Amino acid sequence: MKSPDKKTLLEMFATMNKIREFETKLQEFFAAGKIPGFVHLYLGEEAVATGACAALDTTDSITSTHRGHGHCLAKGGDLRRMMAEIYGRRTGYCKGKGGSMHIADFDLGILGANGIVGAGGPLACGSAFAQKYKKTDRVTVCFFGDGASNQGTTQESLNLASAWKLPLVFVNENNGYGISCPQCKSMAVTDIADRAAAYDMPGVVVDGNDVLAVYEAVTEAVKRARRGEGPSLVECKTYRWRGHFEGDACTYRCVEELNDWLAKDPIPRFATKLVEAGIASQDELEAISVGIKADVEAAVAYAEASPYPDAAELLDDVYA
Ligand SMILES: Cc1ncc(C[n+]2csc(CCOP(=O)(O)OP(=O)(O)O)c2C)c(N)n1
Repeated sequence: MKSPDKKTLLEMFATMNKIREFETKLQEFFAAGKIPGFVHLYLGEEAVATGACAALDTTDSITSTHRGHGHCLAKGGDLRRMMAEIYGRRTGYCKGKGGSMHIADFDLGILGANGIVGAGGPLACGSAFAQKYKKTDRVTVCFFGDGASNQGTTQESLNLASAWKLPLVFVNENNGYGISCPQCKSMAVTDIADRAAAYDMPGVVVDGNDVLAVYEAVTEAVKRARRGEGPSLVECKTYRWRGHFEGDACTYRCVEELNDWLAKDPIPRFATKLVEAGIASQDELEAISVGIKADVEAAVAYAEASPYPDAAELLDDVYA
């Protein structure tokens, strides 16, 4: 495969930094008691959302999970509206009433973060079916975790997507745990990608901390989907640095394991590649990181200056 151009590579670097900085700030402000509700951070998994979304056009769609900030940012989600939503402010994506797990932006093809584990598959099938029915060449990516891979909804979605040759790419983020349960205790297979064979679709395993490996595998799968050849499953092996949610004491895994994965940090790894390939100097990359930090600071200031929703709006936009 032709390697991505310089602009795409630097955009990927910026996106990974954006997710890292956004999540780092949330970690800090959640601990300071400034953020209501549950927050599940994506720290350490930045290469998956970034590589996968870089393989998509704006008109393509994604379904997300409870750990969705990275997916939304990588698909172009607005930093200020995201931060304001997580802060519970009226200027947020859901007017401050949805919080971290309910961010969506249909104009960008972000079909929604989701608190129901395994709910993304059926939504992605619906989205992909709609595009096939309308005869567009648009593709849907379904992000889902290793825990979600055991859900009936996910298996049914894999089956239906393959039977109907839907333009869908299943991107599995295998971070090794479903809350506190390690993968080895919840499934017999080592590679979730092996399950693709049961549905007669390609299944590949990639290093989920290597943004280019993710990009390349998802690009191939997207091409196949656009050609009308149906879905693929791309398993990205990665790790979440934080606990399942902020506040999780994380007693179920050892510090050595975490340290092994911290040493595989996807951002400096990618930076080294970019410098070695002559794409950018260390100073240029540093300037990108500094710019991103300023953007995230501005988003925090915007969120903190925004009003809370009015109590009179409590039942507005309630559909059920
Ligand atoms: C249908 C359903 N069952 C259980 C839960 C509780 N729950 C929330 S997150 C989670 C684990 C998800 O693990 P995984 O899919 O691997 O995603 P990760 O948190 O590792 O990103 C569970 C069981 C839920 N939200 N929805």
